[in-house]
Amino acid sequence: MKLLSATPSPYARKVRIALAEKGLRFELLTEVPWDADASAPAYNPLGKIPVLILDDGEAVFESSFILEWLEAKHPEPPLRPADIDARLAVGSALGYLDLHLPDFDWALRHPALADRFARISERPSFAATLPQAQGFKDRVV
Ligand SMILES: N[C@@H](CCC(=O)N[C@@H](CS)C(=O)NCC(=O)O)C(=O)O
Repeated sequence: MKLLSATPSPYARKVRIALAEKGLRFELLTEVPWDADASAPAYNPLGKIPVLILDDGEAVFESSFILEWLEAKHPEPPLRPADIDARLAVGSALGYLDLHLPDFDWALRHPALADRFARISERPSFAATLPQAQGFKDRVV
């Protein structure tokens, strides 16, 4: 499998984390989706990354759908709680609160959850996918 990705992309990051946590081997192809020579449009009519390119050339795109696909095809280890209510506590939502609602301070209100979030953030899959700026090849007007 190959993953078309960009280093600052949160959408690509969640797929990279899922692939790493499931122990699946993949080749990481990094590009800027807005560059003229980006390959994403060849796989995804919307031209967006991430795109998971399967060994037979088929492509899976839309990060949420890629995660659904991975969960269905590679169920072990499961990355989502079976209980739909428990999914509300999954880490990326907490990161969103940190970024957009810092005064809410969810960590102070929910120390056990904060501890869990800190432990998850230390996992190699999270550390290896921290967003990084990427340059454009084409001139941006
Ligand atoms: N709904 C999409 C959003 C993906 C997305 O917006 N990716 C951005 C990079 S972070 C992109 O490829 N943008 C290029 C474009 O819009 O042309 C998903 O979840 O996969």
